[in-house]
Amino acid sequence: MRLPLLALAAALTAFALPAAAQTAPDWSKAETVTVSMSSYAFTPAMLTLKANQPYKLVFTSTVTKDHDFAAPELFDAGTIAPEDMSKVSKGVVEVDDGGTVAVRFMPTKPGTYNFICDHFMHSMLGMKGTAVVQ
Ligand SMILES: [Cu+2]
Repeated sequence: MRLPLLALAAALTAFALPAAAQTAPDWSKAETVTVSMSSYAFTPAMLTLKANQPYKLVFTSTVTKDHDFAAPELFDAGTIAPEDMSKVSKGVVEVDDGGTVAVRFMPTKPGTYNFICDHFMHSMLGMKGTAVVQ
């Protein structure tokens, strides 16, 4: 029982070290990107983000309807500011009607990530988009 545990500890340490060596994002340098949510569209529907640039993503609902920004793969590919983690549940940001939610996020892995509003039928009606991290 001891050896596997030691091996696991060694593996975890090896995994943790590079992450710990990275410097924490400087959130004071966050660039604001506003995403408007209407029925049924995101504006803009195409986000172009730079890897390792901190952002303040501001989601604002312009209508009297609840929407959300569901982008689990995008949020997995970066760092959410610790203070904003409670606003992102399983990669989904809920926005109440007429409300605004800001999430500081730094993408770290270049790629193309889809996002949708996962409320019933909303993405089928057009609430979807793409974030490109360069
Ligand atoms: Cu919606």
